Amino acid sequence: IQMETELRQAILENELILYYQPRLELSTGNIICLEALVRWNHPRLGLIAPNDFIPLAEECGLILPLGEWVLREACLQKVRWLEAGILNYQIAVNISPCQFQDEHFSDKAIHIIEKTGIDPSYLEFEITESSIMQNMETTVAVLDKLCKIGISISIDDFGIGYSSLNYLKHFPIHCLKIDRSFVKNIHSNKDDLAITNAIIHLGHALNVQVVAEGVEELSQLAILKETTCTTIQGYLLSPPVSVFDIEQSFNQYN
Ligand code: G
Ligand code: G
Ligand code: MN
Ligand code: NA
Repeated sequence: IQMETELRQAILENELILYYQPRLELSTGNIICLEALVRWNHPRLGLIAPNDFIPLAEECGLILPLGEWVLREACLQKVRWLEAGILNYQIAVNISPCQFQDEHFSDKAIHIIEKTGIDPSYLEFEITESSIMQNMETTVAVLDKLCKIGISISIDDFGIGYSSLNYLKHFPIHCLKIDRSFVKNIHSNKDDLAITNAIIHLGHALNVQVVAEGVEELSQLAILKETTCTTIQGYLLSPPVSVFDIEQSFNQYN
């Protein structure tokens, strides 16, 4: 309960901050996207990882104001980078299932986009399979609405949800993010390699981008290059880093 009160306060008092993790396109070696990942800069406890407060936020409903804060801050940051002429990449924002199922989700998102003045084609929403399987009809309507204004949609943690592949036919999806549990042992486990390969080929056939998540080692990267995977994300390239650090380390490549 105390943590809930503190988190509510944290959202209002700007104690949350966004870190960013780059996504690399293998064919060009260019960074093409930054994924926004929230942290809580707690006045007493220091930096708290999202795994330690997102589940609580989802339980107590604070995920809605928290998610709005994240989207607004990511949009404002993108606008600042555009004005500064740096880090000209897409911005990916994680949308939790509770947020996606909120009936006002798309209206709230569009409101934030208009207020911040961001061009929505710079935005990607990362949603999970469980988000979209709840109610297929509303999902189609919401995704079509977002897609129409130029937002891209990616499926996060692809391959570990309990869902059919049927939805890929009906929904406007731009990217599949292969869950890092498959990528982890890609260099030593034939089954993981087979599954990763299958997802990559599915992506090519559906004409959607495929991102391998959690790439930590050169041996994984070498295999991913052979598999015709198009993009990667992971500690090998960079962990999620602060705005200061990303401006320092990646601006030179822009
Ligand atoms: O950044 P890190 O790897 O510690 O994130 C851990 C988990 O928290 C991941 O599953 C990630 O998707 C989730 N997460 C991080 N930032 C956000 C956010 O802004 N919104 C939501 N809904 N989840 C987030
Ligand atoms: O669920 P989602 O894909 O949004 O989770 C993003 C989380 O994955 C972030 O918390 C980030 O810190 C973590 N992450 C990013 N790259 C790697 C990696 O190479 N290895 C591991 N173990 N975690 C990673
Ligand atoms: Mn993600
Ligand atoms: Na993921």
